[in-house]
Amino acid sequence: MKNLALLHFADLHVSEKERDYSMSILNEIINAASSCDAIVIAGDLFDSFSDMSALWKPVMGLFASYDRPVIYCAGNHEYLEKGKHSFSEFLPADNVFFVSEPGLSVISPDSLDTEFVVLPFYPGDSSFDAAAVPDFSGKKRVFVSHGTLGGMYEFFSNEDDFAVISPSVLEAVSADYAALGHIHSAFYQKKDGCVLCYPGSSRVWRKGESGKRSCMRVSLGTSVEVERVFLDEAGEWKELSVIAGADDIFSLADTDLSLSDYLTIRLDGIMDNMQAASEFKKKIEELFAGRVRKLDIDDNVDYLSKMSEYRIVKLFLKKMDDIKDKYDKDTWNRALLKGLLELKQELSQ
Ligand SMILES: [Mn+2]
Repeated sequence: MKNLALLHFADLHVSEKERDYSMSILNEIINAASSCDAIVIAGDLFDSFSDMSALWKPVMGLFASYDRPVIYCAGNHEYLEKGKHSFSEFLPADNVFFVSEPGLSVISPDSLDTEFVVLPFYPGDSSFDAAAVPDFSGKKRVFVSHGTLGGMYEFFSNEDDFAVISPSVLEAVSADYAALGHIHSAFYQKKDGCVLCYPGSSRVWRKGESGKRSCMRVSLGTSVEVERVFLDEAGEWKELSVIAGADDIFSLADTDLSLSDYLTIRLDGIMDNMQAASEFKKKIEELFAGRVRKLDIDDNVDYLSKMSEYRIVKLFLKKMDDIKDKYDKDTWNRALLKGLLELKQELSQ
């Protein structure tokens, strides 16, 4: 029996707001799947029901160009802004199996010697009918679902997570591979003969999602092999710590960045007034303009009138500058900030 190769991804969150970005990643994923027999999407392909309405056609157009099966399981984001609308409003491409019906569905594409047991997200209800689990057919079995696996991975997710997959489903389905989605960091683990896998979000969806984004190339044979495929188009989320007024912003220009990156500048420090701060922020914006996909400044700047004119402040900055090369940037930044905060307290008394 020939090995089956799957391209598994989740949490792409295609949105109108970031249309070019999300569609370019989808393109990259479909190209990466050219060596595979099928694509499996474990939910949150779209960021919301409205995004699904707006971009269904171009997304289906891309999938239609992939002449092999695409198994698409609904996630919680497909339900956002859904209102009284229905998923039946969408007509999938011929090769796309879109599963949104609550409970277990079994998809067995003719071209594959594999069956997909799919449990989509359904609001307020993660129950399933054990009788719906198909009898063992001799085919390889892939479980597809969107949620946090209960009892095992809750610590990866928010406390108020309402998308939970019961571990008993996994036990009942007894799959070779569990293609999961919802948790935005990537990991996989073998448990009771099944390889459980979250590929992580395939784009940077929000700040804090650091590290390269990926999808998974899965080979199902006598054993299950999982390989992470990194997505260049997704870029990365990066954070830089800057002390306003004290840091040499031009040294920041050396930061290793790609055009797809999302950069957050954490701005600390004490400035004389709001105008000085906004001028400093403007310089940062100019420095990174056209170098990243998205830039935001996390502004934690504090103020003290004429702070920069005090002799002791000037002395402190000079001393700090003299020892700059002896320390790593983070340590130096922390020491600088601590000193400035203490000076501010002294001076404002
Ligand atoms: Mn989700």
